[in-house]
Amino acid sequence: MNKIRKVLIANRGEIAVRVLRTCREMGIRTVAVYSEADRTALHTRLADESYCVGPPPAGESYLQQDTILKIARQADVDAIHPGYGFLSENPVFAEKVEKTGLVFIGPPASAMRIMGDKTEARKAMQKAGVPIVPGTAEPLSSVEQATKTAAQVGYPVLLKAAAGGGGKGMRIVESEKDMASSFRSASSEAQSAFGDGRVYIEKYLEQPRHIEFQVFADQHGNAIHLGERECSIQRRHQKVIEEAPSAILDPEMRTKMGEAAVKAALACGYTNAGTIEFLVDKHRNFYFLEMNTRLQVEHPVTEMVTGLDLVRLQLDIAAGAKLPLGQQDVRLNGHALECRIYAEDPSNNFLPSIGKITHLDKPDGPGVREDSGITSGDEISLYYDPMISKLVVWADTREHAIERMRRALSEYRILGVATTIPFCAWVIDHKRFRQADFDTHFVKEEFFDKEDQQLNSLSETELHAAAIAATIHFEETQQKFSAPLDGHTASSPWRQRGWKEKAR
Ligand code: MV4
Repeated sequence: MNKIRKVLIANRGEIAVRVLRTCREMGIRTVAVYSEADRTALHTRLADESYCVGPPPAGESYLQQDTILKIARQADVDAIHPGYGFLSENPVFAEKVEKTGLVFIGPPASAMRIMGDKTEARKAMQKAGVPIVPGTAEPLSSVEQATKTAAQVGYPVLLKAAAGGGGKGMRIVESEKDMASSFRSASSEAQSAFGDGRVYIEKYLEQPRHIEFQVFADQHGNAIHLGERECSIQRRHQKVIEEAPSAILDPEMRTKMGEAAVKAALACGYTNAGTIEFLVDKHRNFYFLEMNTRLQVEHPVTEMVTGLDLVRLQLDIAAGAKLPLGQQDVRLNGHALECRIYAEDPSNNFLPSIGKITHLDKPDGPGVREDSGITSGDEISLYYDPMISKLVVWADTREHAIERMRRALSEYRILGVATTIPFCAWVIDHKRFRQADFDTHFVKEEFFDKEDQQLNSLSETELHAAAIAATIHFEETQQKFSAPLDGHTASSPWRQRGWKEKAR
């Protein structure tokens, strides 16, 4: 056992605050790092000690590996928690941390390397007997080879970057005539995005749901899963709403997918927290997609239904402890939803919205948890990810969780910047969301091109009109949730600053 007494959190915003909180509960001292833009940020203030890592751009601060390691040594910490994003899935950094004699709170670099290369990951899964989407596990060396493979797999196929993930370097190929140009453009996009132009082929699944399993493995060969999260509600690969459990899984399918997820983790020598992403087709077949080798943004919904603190589990496992529970001890209770709140303007094509948060009323009350790194007076800049908060609710059933989320969203007032709160409310109110009748195309189909199913066929004006419709819907439905002050909805944040004002 490596006793962990002091931890450096190499991150900012809500996740830095989240990790700090568990450290404090465990009696572990905390060290924050902050950029010049985050001098007065919540994570900077909550930590026992805080050190400046550099100027506002992340490349000059939160991504400065050697500066962070120097601070870690100076502050005499035992371990580094990377959060998500930034250095969290960088095997070079994980190795440097260990070489410095510190504990990296995450998986070994070797597991990150396997899962970071999608073709290596597919080979490992094939070998372990985890179902993968039909296609190749080797990068394609030529257009001819791509054409031959696609004919075997059957069109439509998807060309994906070996170094990819998150949608970059992907091309749907509908028929053989498009293969040559798609192969070249996917490869050159991958080359410029990742410095690695290798691409491979998968059968294109038409209407998949994204369902991922939380796994944990200790350093003694034990691994468990903590059930699934459904993350199909996303906009351009940016998740909007997540939930646990998925409305379409039954206990039998959960057991099967969970066993596959545990096998996947063990196959790459994994330890600590990880997520196995699956695509599920309309016949309920499931396929391994990729593994995320970090604690994820949406981990709170798993915490709500399992009653576990995932950051505490991470810290204990990193210190060398055995998993404190076996698979038979994992109980899923009730239903949790998470809305991600972005400082983006839904009525202006989700343009990042910057400025000072002039007023902040956070939702609260039964079953509500708000994980955020912001306080009133904070300046939202363009330097970092626009996600400013996560609103999480728990209730006994999915229906009650939906009602609770709607209530919590109606209490949430963020003034000074535009946010995606009304967009979340629009999704929550949607009949298809309520019926759990959706797939990964939900937002594109229902928000952007309801009238015309052609992908991206709407003009800027039409997109704008759709977004305004959603905002008006929010404003109208808000009435039944907020007590009338003077006979109309005087308390709607959209009265004070909304799409009308954005026209300036
Ligand atoms: C797919 C797919 C359909 N078929 N692979 C998107 C990001 C990257 N992580 C993998 N992605 C997809 N891979 C096959 N063979 C559809 C997607 C996809 C998607 C996946 C999960 C969540 C949202 C998505 C949105 C669009 C496309």
